[in-house]
Amino acid sequence: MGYHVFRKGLALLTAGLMLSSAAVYAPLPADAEGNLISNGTFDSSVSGWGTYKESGGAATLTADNGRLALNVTNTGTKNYAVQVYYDIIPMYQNGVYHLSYEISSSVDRYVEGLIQLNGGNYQAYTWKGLNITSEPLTVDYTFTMKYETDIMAKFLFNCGDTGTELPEHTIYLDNVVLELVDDSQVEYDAFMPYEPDIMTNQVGYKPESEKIAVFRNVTDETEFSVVNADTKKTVLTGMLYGETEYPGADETDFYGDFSDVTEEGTYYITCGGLDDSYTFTVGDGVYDSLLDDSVRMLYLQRCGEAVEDDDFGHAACHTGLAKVYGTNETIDVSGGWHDAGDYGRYVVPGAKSIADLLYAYAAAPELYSDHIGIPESGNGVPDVLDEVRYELEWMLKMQAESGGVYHKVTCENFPGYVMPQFETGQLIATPVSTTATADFCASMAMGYEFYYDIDRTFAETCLAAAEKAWAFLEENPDLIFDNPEDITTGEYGDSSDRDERYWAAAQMYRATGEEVYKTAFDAMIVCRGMDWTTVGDYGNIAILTMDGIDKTSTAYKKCLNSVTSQAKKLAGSVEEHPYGISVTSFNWGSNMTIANAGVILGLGYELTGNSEYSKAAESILSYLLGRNPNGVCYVTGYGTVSPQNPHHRPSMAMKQSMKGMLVGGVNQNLDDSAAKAYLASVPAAKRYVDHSESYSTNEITIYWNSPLTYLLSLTETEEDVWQPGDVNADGTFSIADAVLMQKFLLGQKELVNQKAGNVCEDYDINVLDLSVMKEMLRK
Ligand code: G3I
Ligand code: 9MR
Ligand code: ZN
Repeated sequence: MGYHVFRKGLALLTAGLMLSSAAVYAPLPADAEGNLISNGTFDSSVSGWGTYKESGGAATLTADNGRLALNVTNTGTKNYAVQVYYDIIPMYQNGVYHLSYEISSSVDRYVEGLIQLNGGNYQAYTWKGLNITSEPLTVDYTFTMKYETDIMAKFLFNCGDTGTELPEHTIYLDNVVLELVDDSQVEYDAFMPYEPDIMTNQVGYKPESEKIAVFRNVTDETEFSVVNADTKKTVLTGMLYGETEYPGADETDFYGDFSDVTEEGTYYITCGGLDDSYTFTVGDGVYDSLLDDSVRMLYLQRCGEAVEDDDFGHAACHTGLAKVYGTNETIDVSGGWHDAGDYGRYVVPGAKSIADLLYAYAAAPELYSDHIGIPESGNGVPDVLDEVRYELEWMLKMQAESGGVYHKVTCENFPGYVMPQFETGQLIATPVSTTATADFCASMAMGYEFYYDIDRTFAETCLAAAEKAWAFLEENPDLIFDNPEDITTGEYGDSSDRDERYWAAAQMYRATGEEVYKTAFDAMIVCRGMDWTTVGDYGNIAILTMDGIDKTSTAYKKCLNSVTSQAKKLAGSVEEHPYGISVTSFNWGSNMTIANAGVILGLGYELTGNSEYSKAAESILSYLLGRNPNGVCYVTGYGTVSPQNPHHRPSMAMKQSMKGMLVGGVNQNLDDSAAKAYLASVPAAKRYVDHSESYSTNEITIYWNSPLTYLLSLTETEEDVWQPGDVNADGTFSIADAVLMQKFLLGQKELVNQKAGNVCEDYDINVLDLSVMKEMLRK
């Protein structure tokens, strides 16, 4: 956030007048009013209702003359072998509910109508055993919810086995009404997550970093203090400034700049009647263990070998052969990392992780130790490289004879919430795609480069595989992946493989220096992106950070322009945003999008020396680590409040949150049932719930973690990598820089890289610098 730059002075002047219009944000429970069943009359459909069948049960569901009709052809062997249900009902403890419906059946039979916990011990909150006939029975009663609040309860009828054999028959349901009629005894607050008034990065700040806290629920406060948590002494007092409406979070925000707190220590912020902030640390090594854990998490995601860890250790998993989809061929594709909260292994997202981690390492090798606690620790190779190699070794197995690369290996469906060794279904390698093949090609080219001095044989293997993949790409213009009908695991689909090919060409050129790749790359129009669908920026990074690259070449210039123009735009968005990030709409995995922007800004800083970019990158890091509308540090095990219930099978199975994982974060689209239940009435920028069923906000992935690692690397590098005098930040010092300098001094233009303009290295930029620059040009 750059508010302080122009608003600080103003704030000091107006501080006394700042009677706030801050909206005190108190979320209301989702959908607690009116009929909780959105479709209870079945006028035209049974939408919202579904069936569950097991143990031989068989039934179909339709709307029949304005009634729900469940045609039961087999009652199965259990009372719940056939169910008709309505999901996600908010049931508040001590709430009084009124339930009514009409039910009948074409044959006389017994059914059970209940509302229950959907999982665990399936506790019934209300239950009625009913003998029904062809004459509609009206059920109408009031009950009190005695159990703990459950806003994802399930209303259902058990229509399975009754102990007597029944012929095929139809059960009819109509006029279903469920209302919360008395909520006077409901303590809504009791289950609402606490929302802090003062948000900071909960992990901490480096001494020299800009430090800005966000304040909300401000009434008449004007001043804040930073207090040393150990001595309880106030170390800084400052004024709130920058009152900003943030409709996205339905709140009014103020800011406090405490950048002047540079002494190592643990602090918190106080501000009048607001709740104190959580504590945070200022110090040089604040992110050290976070960086290590962000990498070690990948070790814990390893597949195909026994993992050793006190909490998450497990026997080797997924060691069986995989069937090549649609054939009888079986192949060994063991190894690699589990993608996410599920145990699939997918090439496309794996490649993103590899790129992030290797470039993270290249940006600041000194940060990566050989003792983060993986089996290879102490082998003389930085652990991050050992870890990435584990994924590369797996990827090598994913290459088919043709040179093309299988898109993914998973079972047909996602597994239950078990540790990985208990997912034992048939593994399936799904068809080759050109997105996977190009991503593979780029990854292997990186493998060649990064392991060349460590293990020549492995490096050569990587290059050979990359070349084979390239040859395949040349012959196969477009094989885009869609999930086959019978496979429901992650798709990682794409509409175009253009950016993947762009990245592959750049990386192949960088690895080999060969003209063919350069020619191919030069012919491609510039691409962007670093999520899994778009990877163009990895191509740009490959060129921009390539040893000995000709900075006057067209290739270099197109990449430079792409990255710096993105950085410029992103820095502007960060500056504008109430919480200092670049996104305004939040989709699945928004924390990755946010972290990726931080990476581009970090790179932008390295390329141009524009400190607005590095500040913006750090601002983004602060958002991820706690300075956000939810007041949550989105990395498990860090900060004061972090996700306790990630959608992550090992964490769910072991009933504890694995450390060092970045969750997906806010997703305004309500893409899962928990999000629908908990977040429907929550403003867009706060739609995150720490619930293990919320895979669209609270899952983790290897490729959400890796940009965090990369961002940490970039915010830790302090060396100036630009050239003195290169004020237009095009990578070289030339006459064009002197011209820009002249215009700057005349007040006509801005310098892109301020620091590079101070060639005299004195207190400011003036004519003296210009004359030195002219001298430099003469030499
Ligand atoms: O980009 C669009 C945006 O323009 C649009 O406004 C918005 C509205 O729906 O959607 C946005 O796209 C979303 C996309 O993620 C990017 O955020 C899609 O809706 C959303 O469905 C999609 O979600 C993906 C999800 O799989 C479902 O396909 C996630 O990106 C992706 O990370 C996730 O990946 C899963 C794997 O399949 C399986 N393993 C776990 C992993 C993480 O959840
Ligand atoms: O666990 C799955 C998670 O990894 C995926 O990201 C998500 C979306 O594809 O799906 C999760 O699996 C759920 C499935 O989509 C729907 N049924 C329940 C599954 C577990 O929550
Ligand atoms: Zn596994």
